Amino acid sequence: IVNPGAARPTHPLALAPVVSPPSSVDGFVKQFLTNLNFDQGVSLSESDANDQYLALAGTVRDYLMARWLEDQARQNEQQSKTVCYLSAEYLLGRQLDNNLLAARLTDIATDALAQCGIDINDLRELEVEPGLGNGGLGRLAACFIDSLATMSVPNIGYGIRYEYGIFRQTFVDGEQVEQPDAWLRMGSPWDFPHPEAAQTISFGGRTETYDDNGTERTRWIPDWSVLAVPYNMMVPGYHNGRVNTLRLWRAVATNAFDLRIFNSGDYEESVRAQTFAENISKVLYPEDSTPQGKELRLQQQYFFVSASIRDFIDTVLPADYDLTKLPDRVIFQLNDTHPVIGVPELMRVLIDEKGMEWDDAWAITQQCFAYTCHTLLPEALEVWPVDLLGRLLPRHLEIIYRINEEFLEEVRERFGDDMLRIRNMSIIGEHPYRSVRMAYLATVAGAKVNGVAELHSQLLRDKVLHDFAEMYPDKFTNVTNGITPRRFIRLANPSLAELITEALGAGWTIDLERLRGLEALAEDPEFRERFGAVKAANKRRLNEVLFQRDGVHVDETHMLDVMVKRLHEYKRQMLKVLHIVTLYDGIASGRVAAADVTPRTFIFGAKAAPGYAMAKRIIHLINAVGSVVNNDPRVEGRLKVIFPPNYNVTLAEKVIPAADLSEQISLAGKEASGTGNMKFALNGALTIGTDDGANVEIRQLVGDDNFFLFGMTEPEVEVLWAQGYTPADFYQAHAGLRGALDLISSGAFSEGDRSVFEPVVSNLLYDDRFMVLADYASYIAAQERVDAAYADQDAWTKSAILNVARSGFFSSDRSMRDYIDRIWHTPPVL
Ligand code: B1N
Repeated sequence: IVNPGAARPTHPLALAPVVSPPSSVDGFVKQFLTNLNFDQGVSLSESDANDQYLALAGTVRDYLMARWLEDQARQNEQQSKTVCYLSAEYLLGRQLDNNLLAARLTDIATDALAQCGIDINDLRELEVEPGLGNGGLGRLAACFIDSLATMSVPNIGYGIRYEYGIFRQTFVDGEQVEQPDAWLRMGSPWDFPHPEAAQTISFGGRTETYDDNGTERTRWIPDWSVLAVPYNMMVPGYHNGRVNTLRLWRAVATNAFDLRIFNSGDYEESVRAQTFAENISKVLYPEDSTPQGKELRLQQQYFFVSASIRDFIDTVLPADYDLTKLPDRVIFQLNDTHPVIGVPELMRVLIDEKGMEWDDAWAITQQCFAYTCHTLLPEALEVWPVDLLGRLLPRHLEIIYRINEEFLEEVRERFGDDMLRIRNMSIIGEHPYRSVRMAYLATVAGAKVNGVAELHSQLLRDKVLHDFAEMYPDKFTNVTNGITPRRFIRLANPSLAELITEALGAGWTIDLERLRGLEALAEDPEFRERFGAVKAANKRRLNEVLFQRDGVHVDETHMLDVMVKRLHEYKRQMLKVLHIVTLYDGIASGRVAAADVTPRTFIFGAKAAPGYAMAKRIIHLINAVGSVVNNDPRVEGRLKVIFPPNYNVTLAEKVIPAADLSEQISLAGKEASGTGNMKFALNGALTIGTDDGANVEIRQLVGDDNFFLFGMTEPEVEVLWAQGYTPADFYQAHAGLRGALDLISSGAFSEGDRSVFEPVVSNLLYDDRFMVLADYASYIAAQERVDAAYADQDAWTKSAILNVARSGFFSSDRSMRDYIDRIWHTPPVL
């Protein structure tokens, strides 16, 4: 880049790995001490734990580095097709353990540090997880890049290096208070800045046409720009010596930008300008499922997508690459609508910068993108007001208009002059204000459109994108989500992993269908006992973690009933609350003897979007119910509610393996897939769930006897809505429900103040968009079946084993195979 004509520097030793692999404990010690001295600048005896953590991370990194460089060279040489995953979120979780596992260094590192007098476990705890995502969508991206590396498929994950990730949640008097997540404060040993590969990203201004040797062309004259500086992270494959790249962009003010203002003599203004530019990658929007149409968010989206597309074209591909062949080298996978502005951006680059004709550029663009939709909620389908988009990206708006014109022409040809259809399908919506419908743009531009579970993909075809599915039936496909067994079994549940390996041999970690082999062992009493012992040990481990963290205890003898996920009304944490309050009401009113209640500990984990008032009230209510139930002597400790603050990947890894019961209770037709549901099943929890998202497939696989199904089906939900849903009728009809809602209304959980939770109760009685009351009776009945089943511990354990044995389908390796076969056509590079 610096000197393109010059011969590249070389040296005979340059062929060897940069650092010879520390395959021995001594080698590891040596490298660790070197890093401690030369990177941290301290001696072993003077070092503190953070120095040691950074030196340890550096040692793992050094080992992976040679593999990383080899892989980049191999992929260039073989001109392989690369999956460019475009995602505004990556919820990675801690890196150290994952990288040790991938590189087979866990034991060596543990011994090496022990020789230095250091307990590696103490260092593990120092790592602040990069929380660069909100929930399932961001975690899915992290699982996918893990699987691609493990399968030796060339992949670059592109995203944003937010300076502040998802907020740290604390509770003050039971209410959520958000704290900034300064994850970079102690240094970040896992990423490498590459300022030399920065891209300039422009915004604003206007367009003009000009004469280019007789052809009229358009150019964009932007009025401000920022630098996008890439930070590369390693994505190591599991035990295969491969390392892919996650490239996250950070916004930095450009010199030109500063200088202009600086030269005008306004120093303060030039510093302000810098802050303005750098704001773009400052903070992750903490909204899951319901994005607010904020200008800064559109800036973020364009910032990272433009940088990524141009990075791939200008620096990953060879300089003389024939761009008409672009689809042979790349597929840009759009993780929801957040990166969809990449469609007009690629068009602009090909036409305005590379001089291509519209039709050629469009044909290429349509082969280079594919779109994954992750939602069914209408309010979650991103739209950008035309005013805003036109002000920020005037050239892109022109391109979108032309795409739409040609698309609507096609619609007319195919379906005739059907006004309503054309309005409905237009990429530009007119009501309530003119806006660009990003999901429609993605659908028109994408080679493929997929949903994330069978039911979801079906509902996309039948409802959300019905007209488009009619027009392009072959575009639509399904890829059911998955989770990586490396992080969510091997790292999170080492005891279970060991038991499985003992039973089935190694190999299941990358071939999860092999878990089927456990089915036969479900009949073996000795295996069941060992499986039960693993669950008990995981509960003790969780108890230690939660006691350390929050000073609370988990009783090993209790059923652990867990609901962890973002707080959203459609996910229906309220239904869970009503169950708890119903049980409590039974005891408190004397109708039920405490001794007759199955001992249960309810664990919640959930962050609410800071602006989502109802979600925050529900958090408050959960905490309030907890403090009453946990302290009422009449309960005799048989019910306990625990709500550890700041649920994140690190905590998930401890909570999920300890769970007995997995709560997946969304209103049917609302949860696109869910992935927590898969993590629980694979760790031997039984699911209580509705027929929604991937629950449908989980139940089909594990069998009805090993799953507690309740609630309306999606078609039943439709019927009830169409009839006119009156939640108060359900209140009238069920004494238990009445009791629970009345108890909340009475102020029993708010020191007699009836106003505190009044909005929650009113919302359920008079609105209840997610039909909590309609499913209440069915849910309570299912919970009674759970109690009955749990009474037979041996049978329960058998079911738990069958859940593990039959959930191999939910490996993200399988998801990746499906994407490769149905969408990407990117063979592994061996
Ligand atoms: O994506 C997950 C699914 O398993 C979940 O069912 C689904 O709810 C989740 C805007 C989203 N859909 N949409 C989002 C996240 C952030 C944001 O700003 C929308 N997340 C999902 C993986 O497929």
